Amino acid sequence: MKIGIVGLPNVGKSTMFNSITNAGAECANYPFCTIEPNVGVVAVPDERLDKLTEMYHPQKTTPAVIEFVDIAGLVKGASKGEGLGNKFLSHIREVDSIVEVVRCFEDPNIVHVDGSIDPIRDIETINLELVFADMETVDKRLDRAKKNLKGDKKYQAEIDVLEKVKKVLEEGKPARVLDLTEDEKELIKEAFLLTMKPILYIANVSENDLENPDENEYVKKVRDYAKIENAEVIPLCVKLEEELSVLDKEDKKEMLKELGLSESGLDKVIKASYKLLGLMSFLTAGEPEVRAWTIKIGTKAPQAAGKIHSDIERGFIRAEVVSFDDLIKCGSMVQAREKGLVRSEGKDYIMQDGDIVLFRFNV
Ligand SMILES: Nc1nc2c(ncn2[C@@H]2O[C@H](COP(=O)(O)OP(=O)(O)OP(=O)(O)O)[C@@H](O)[C@H]2O)c(=O)[nH]1
Ligand SMILES: [Mg+2]
Repeated sequence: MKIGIVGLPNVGKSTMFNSITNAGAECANYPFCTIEPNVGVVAVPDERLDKLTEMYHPQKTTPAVIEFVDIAGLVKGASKGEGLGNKFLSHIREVDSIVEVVRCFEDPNIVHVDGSIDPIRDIETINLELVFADMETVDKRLDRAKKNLKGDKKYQAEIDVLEKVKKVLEEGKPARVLDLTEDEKELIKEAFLLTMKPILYIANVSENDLENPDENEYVKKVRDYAKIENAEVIPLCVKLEEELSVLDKEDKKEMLKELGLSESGLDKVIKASYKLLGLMSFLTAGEPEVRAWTIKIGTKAPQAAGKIHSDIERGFIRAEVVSFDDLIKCGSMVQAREKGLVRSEGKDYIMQDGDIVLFRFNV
C-alpha cells in the first residue's frame, strides 16, 4: 500500500518526504530503506508499541510500515502532457491514496509557480488536471461498455456508474465526492480513477502560524474546501519538521515541548495516512517480539491470523484478545486473565484497532 505525495512545484513535497524518511530511519530496530530515491518505507508511530516494549522487554519491536512516494510537482496542462505530464499521472495511478501538500506559507525567497499564495487556486489546478485525466479514462470505458452491452446486458450496471462519475467530473469535481455503494465501486475499480483515491491535505504553514494554525486565513480556506470531499486537513510546518527530523528522540521531545506541541506534525501525517489507506494494526506481544501487524479495517480474526502465518489461518481455533487499554490497566497479561478481560473470540470476530492477540490453532 502506497501513499503518493502530490502538489504544485516548490510547495514542500520533497522536504516533507525527506523529513518523513529521516524520522523513520531513527526508529530503532526497523531496517529502514529507501527503495528508490523517491520511495520510502516509513514506520507508523504507535505509542502502544512503546508501552508494550516497556512491559515485555522483547528482543525486538517491529512497527507497522507504509510506503510514501515523492511525486514530482504537477503543472497546469499535465493531462495534456505539460511538464512531466503523463509520467506524473502514471505515478499517481500507482498509489493507493494521495497526500496533497498545499502552500500556505509566505516567503518571498521561494518562488510560487503562479506568482502568489492562493491555496484554493492551487488545489483546483491539481484537481482539474486529475479530473481531465479521469474524463478521458471514463469516456474510453463508456465506449467499451456500450459496445459490450450489445452482447451482454450485464454491462448496463457499469455504464450507469460511469455516467454518474462522468457527470461529477464534468462539473470539475473529483469522483470521490460521490457517495457510491461498495457494489458500484467494485464495478469501476479497474478504471483506477485518480480522483477516486482517498485524499488528505497538508496545509504547509510558516512556523509563526503553527501555534494557532486555524487562525491562518489560508488554512481556513483549505478546511472549507476539504469539507466537500470529506477530507482531513493537517496544518504542518514542513520546514520545522525537517529540523525536527534530524534530532534524536529526546532532543525532539524537548524541542516539541518548547514549541508547545504534543507530537510532531509528521507523526500525525503518517498516522492519518495509514487510516486513509483503510488500514489498522493489531498487536502481538511476547519476549521474542512485540509487533504491530497491518490489516484492513473490518478484517476477521482468521484472516488477521493469516498475516502472521497461513498455517494459523488454516488451523484457526480461536483468538485470545485483550484490548490495549485493559492490558495497561491490569499491568500484565496474567492480571488481565484473572480479571476476565482476555476474551475468547471465534472465526467471525472483527478485529479492532489495538487488539492484543494470541491465536490458538491446530494444523
Ligand atoms: N519558508 C518555507 N520554505 C519552505 C517550506 N517548505 C519547503 N520550503 C522551501 O521551498 C523549496 C522547495 O521545497 P521542495 O520540498 O523541494 O518542494 P517540492 O514540492 O518538492 O518541489 P518540486 O519537487 O519541484 O515539485 C525549498 O527551498 C524548501 O526549503 C516551509 O514550510 N517554509
Ligand atoms: Mg520535489
